[in-house]
Amino acid sequence: MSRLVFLLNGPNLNLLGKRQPHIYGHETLADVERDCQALAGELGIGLRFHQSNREYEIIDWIHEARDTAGGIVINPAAFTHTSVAILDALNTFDAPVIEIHISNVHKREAFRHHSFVSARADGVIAGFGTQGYQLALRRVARLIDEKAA
Ligand code: CA2
Repeated sequence: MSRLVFLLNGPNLNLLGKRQPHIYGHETLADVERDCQALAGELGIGLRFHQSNREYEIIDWIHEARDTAGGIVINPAAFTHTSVAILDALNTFDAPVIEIHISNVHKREAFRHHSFVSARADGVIAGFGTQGYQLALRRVARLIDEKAA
């Protein structure tokens, strides 16, 4: 089992920390990546951290993960609520998948309450702010360890 994890971020998350801090907080995506890389080092896992505003690019990274990664952490952002294509791609990936949302989507508009990705995710984290990324990383590392044992 590969100890490489892909951490994938969907559209507009490049603006993290620059707009709407009352919803998404003050940390930038670069801050999140720095903290996740540090934690990955502690957990003894490799981390590929990506963000894209393009659905196909996220799908291509999931395909790449099929051959190389032992787990995926994904914040699909707005694609969460729209993308059967990302769900289909994740359904071809045979290792742990954790879905993460910075905000508590269930406390927000009704259209954010449904996630296509949750039908595949082994766990979902929402509403823990950017700290959720660290929690997701710890969980995926644990699942990789349990699969290897
Ligand atoms: O809470 C989350 O992490 C979301 O996945 C974020 C998405 C939203 O569509 C989902 O319903 C919940 C939006 C990401 C947009 O990120 C921004 C960050 C800062 C400023 C503007 C947008």
